Amino acid sequence: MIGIIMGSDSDLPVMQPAAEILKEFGISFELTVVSAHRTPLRMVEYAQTAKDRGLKVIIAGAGGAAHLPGMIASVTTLPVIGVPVKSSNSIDGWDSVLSILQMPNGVPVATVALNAAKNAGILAAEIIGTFDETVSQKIAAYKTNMNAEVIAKVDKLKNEGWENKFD
Ligand code: RP5
Repeated sequence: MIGIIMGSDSDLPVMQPAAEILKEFGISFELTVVSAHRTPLRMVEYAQTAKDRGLKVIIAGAGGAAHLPGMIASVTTLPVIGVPVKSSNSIDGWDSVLSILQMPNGVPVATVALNAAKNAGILAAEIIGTFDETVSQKIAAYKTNMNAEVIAKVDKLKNEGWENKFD
């Protein structure tokens, strides 16, 4: 249901959390390398065939001159979530962020924070959850669990005091 693509296999360590969270939610996905600059025709073909292959959302990660998410969005009607990657050719991450974020009117890319592939996975799952109640309930349980984890920390801090927090 979800296509996870990245500009290079060097992006994989950053992009893996997107796959892991989708697996946790039981959502099917494919994961591959598609480079806007090195395999432009493959990029166009991927975007042109994505909907017919059953994909509902595309998560695209890239670093530096990160044109992949925007160019995929320019071809497909599917929602595209962009993950800016702080890669070896990125100056400081801002280049990746701005390349993905600053799209022209008419061609949106939902851009998550730098290296935030997990959030891209959750956002993709939430889109699936709009028409799949099972997925929606799993996301609700995930949020309930997150809430409980923070409340447990609140209680621990209250009971043990701030001096002992890092013991
Ligand atoms: C980008 O260039 C890729 O998305 C990657 O983040 C970066 C570096 O790629 P490699 O030189 O490691 O293949 O297009």
